[in-house]
Amino acid sequence: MKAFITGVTGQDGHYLTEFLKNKGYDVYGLVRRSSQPRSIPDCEIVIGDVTDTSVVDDVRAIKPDEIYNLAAMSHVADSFKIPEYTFNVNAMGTLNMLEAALNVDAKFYQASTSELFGTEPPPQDEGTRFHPRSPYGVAKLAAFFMTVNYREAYGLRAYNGILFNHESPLRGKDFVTQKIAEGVARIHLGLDDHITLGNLEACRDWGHAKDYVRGMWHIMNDNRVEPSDYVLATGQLAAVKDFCAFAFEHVGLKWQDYVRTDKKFLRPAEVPSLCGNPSKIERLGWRREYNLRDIIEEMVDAAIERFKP
Ligand code: G4F
Repeated sequence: MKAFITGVTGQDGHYLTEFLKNKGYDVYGLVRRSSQPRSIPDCEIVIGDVTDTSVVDDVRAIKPDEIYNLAAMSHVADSFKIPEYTFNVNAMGTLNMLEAALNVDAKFYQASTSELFGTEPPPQDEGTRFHPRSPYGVAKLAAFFMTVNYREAYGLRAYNGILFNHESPLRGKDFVTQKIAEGVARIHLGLDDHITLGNLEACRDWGHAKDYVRGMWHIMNDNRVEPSDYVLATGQLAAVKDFCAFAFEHVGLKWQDYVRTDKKFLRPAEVPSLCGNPSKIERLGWRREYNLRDIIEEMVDAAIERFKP
C-alpha cells in the first residue's frame, strides 16, 4: 500500500507516517520548499505545495492508494491576520488534492475540524450545525463540503475526519497547550517566572494526536461502511484554566501564582466551548487510549527535558 501525506512535517504528519510505516505502507510526504531547518519524518519526500496544481502530477506519478490531506494554515488566531493565504491553502489546496485523488482513484482523507461548529453548544457530533468563527474555520468549511461534493458527485471514496483539538509533545509552540507546557517547564527549571495567556475560560476537548492518527486510518479502512464523515473526540471538556491547573500541579505549583493574561491574545471572535461525541467512530471500534492528565504530563515532562541545561 502507498500513502501520500500532505502536511507531513506537522505533528499529525509525524505520527501518521510512523503509524502507516508500522503497518507496512510506503509513505510519500509532500514538503514545502523552505530555507528554514524543519523536522521531516522518515518517508519519501516530494517537494511541492498543495496550492500549486503541479501536485496533481506528483500524485499521478506515485499512484497512491490513500491520500491524507493534512496540509493547512492551522493556527486559528493567525488566520485573522492572513485570511487570504489561509483560504488559499485550506480551501483551494484541498480542491487541488481532491482533483489529484480523483485522477488516480485514491481514497481521500480530509483533515476537517471541530472549529466548524463554532458557536454551537456541546456536545457536538456529525449532525451538529456548522457556524465557524474564523477565516480558518470558514476555509475548512469550504474544504469539508468540497470533500462531500467529490464523494457525492464523482463517487470518490472521500472522508472528513472532524477532529477536536489533539496535542502531544510535537505540538507547535503557539498552541495553548504547548505554550502552557513549555511555560510550566521553564518556570519549574527557574528560567521564567510567569506565562501570559488570553482567554482562560475557553473550553476544549483535548485528545492525543497518536490516538487521532490511528482514528484517521480507521475512518478510511472499515470496509463494512460507505464513506462518510466522523467526529474524533474524547468527550471530556476542560477549560484553558483547568489545563493550567493540571500542568502546574504536575510540578507541585499553583497556576494562579504564575499565569497572567493579556488582551493581545484574545481573538476577534472566539469559539467558546467544544466537546465532541465520538459515538459514531466508536461504533466502528475506535477507542482513545489517552486521557487529559496523561497528555498534560507527557507534554510537561517532554518540555522539561527540552529545556534542561
Ligand atoms: O490551542 P489553540 O490555539 O487551538 P484552537 O484555536 O482551538 O485550534 C486548534 O484546534 C482546532 C480543532 O478544534 C484545529 F482545527 C486548529 O487547527 C488548532 O489545532 O487555542 C485553544 C483555546 C482558544 O480558545 C484560545 O482563545 O485557547 C485559548 N487561548 C488562551 N490563551 C490561547 C491562548 N490560545 C493560544 N494559541 N495562545 C494563548 O495564549
